[in-house]
Amino acid sequence: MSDKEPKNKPAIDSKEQAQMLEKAGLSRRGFLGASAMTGAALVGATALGSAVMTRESWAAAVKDSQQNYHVAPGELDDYIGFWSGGHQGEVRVLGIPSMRELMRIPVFNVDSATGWGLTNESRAIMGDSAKFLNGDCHHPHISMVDGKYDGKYVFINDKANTRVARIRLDIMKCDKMLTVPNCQAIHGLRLQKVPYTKYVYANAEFVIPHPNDGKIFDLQDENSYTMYNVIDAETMEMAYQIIVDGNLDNTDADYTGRFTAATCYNSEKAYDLGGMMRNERDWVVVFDMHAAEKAVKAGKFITLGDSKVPVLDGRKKGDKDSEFTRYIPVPKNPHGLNTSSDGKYFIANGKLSPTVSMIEIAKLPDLFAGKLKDPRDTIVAEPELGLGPLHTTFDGRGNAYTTLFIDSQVVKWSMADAVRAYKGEKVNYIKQKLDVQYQPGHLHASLCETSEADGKWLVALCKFSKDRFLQVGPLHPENDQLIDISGDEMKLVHDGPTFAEPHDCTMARRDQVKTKKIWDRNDPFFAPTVARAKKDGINLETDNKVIRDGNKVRVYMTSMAPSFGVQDFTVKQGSEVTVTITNIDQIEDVSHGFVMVNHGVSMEISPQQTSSITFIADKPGLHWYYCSWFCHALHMEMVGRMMVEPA
Ligand code: RUQ
Ligand code: CUA
Ligand code: CA
Repeated sequence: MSDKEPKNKPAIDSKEQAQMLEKAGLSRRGFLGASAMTGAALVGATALGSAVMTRESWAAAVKDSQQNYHVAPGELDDYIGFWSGGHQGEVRVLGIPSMRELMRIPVFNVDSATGWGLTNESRAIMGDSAKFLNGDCHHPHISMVDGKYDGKYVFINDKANTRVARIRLDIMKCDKMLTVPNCQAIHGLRLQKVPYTKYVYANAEFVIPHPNDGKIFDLQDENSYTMYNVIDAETMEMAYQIIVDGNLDNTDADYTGRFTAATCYNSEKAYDLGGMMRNERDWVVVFDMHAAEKAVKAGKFITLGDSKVPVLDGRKKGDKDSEFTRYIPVPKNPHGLNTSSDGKYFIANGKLSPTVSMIEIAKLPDLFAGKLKDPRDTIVAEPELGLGPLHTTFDGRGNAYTTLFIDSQVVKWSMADAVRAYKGEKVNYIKQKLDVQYQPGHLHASLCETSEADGKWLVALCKFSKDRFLQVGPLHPENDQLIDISGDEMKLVHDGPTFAEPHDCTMARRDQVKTKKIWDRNDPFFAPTVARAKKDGINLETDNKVIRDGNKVRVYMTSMAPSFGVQDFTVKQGSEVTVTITNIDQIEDVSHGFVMVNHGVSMEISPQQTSSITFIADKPGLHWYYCSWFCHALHMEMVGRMMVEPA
């Protein structure tokens, strides 16, 4: 035990940030200018200081819930989580509550172990975008039926190269990737919850000129805008796009299947910090997806450039709203947008305002029907929670949990009490503030984005770990903290260091995700390779053959521990060589690999899988290839030779 001071100071000086915010016209108590804050709400927020956690009370809390979260060796976790790997470009699979990392699924990155980005199968899935070696994923979400996880897919965005990808959960591999046209930087991503995930909703964050051909650079130009993107979840093709005012940050869908909402922090369409903070309020844009679909069917769309994707105009024209969008002003540079698991509210997290705005979804039909005087009549509470609210999650018991980035806290609050306070009642809607280490962004409670939110576990994804771990140089890990929320009080039970950068995570009950133990020989993942082999007259499960086709050489082999079906082959220098391997092992967990030394060639071949990789044999001489996954006592002996004759 350390006798040092408890080190639960925020990584960033919150005083400094508060001063900066004050300069922007904001302060913890002073934010009254634009939002209709009641006196009672203020009492609620200021009467309660944060319960500072010392190392001792932390240790006691851990002991207390150790029973709960300790997963003994050999035992299985209750929940399976999907973590965004941020600008590492991958998705990680974790068990909860152990927080053990179970698997990595490469998506927008190149992965040396599995050969993602190197194999023909993965490059075919990545399409044209296989030329990019980087990605930046933020928001993994699991497909649903009737507002509950169906365990079929995880969808995830790539902000860096404007892509959306899909992961098949039965094999935990990415099977589709789409580059969203006419936009830059897909950020917020959510799925249709009801009746099922027919559509993926994806926010393009940045305003760009259209056409973006170097003739317009003015963001205020009416041809400068960004778009809300609707993607068919099954085909992973664009369904349509909706032009919006301002920009787009995060999004979520409701539980009726009709509405979605997205935050906009740059209603100013500014290009710099000062400009983006100018307005006291930006907005939430609400989409009526039924009306939008109707407009597409009625042909009320345009297309842009070579793109055939239908584009609807959802901007306000003077005072006139489109049929499918409404803009609800909320303070200030809002960030997260979360649908409460009871289906009642869209909650916009204020970021530069200490408040969150609760939009009652039941009021939205009236808003679209023109029955409300003011779009803000849909707001039923705007509780003041603390500095820097970024995201909110739910326990299914009427409580919401919001991250306070600047305060380095998670605040637990009652939604019903916040609504009562907004009406003027004197109630304290804040139930607890828990220090986290440090500066949390997203947080996620078990099953919170489904109607089955069960209030067991909450993960706070802290952007800074500062002094929580052994030092590892100037670059620090982030800290994913596990919090037990099953009782009346939140209890921090685990620190989980992670590499850059899990923006967001999602978790399902372990019974909701069913995976294959070995590959199915008919799997569509490698179907194009099987078709090519067939053309070459090859039976992949039995044949070990070299096909010569001009300067193209196709080597087909099986693998079975501990040997490759082809132990050597000879090619001419300059040949384009494609090695296709079928792992005919039937035993679960016996994966092989194929590495051609000094050729940048590496791939995984799991039981009953076919994988292929293409490279140029540009160096004469003898080149060893070997199996890279330790598969057998004679794994080291699982080798072969490529003989390259000089041209
Ligand atoms: S965003 S820290 Cu990329 Cu999800 Cu909020
Ligand atoms: Cu096969 Cu190692
Ligand atoms: Ca703004």
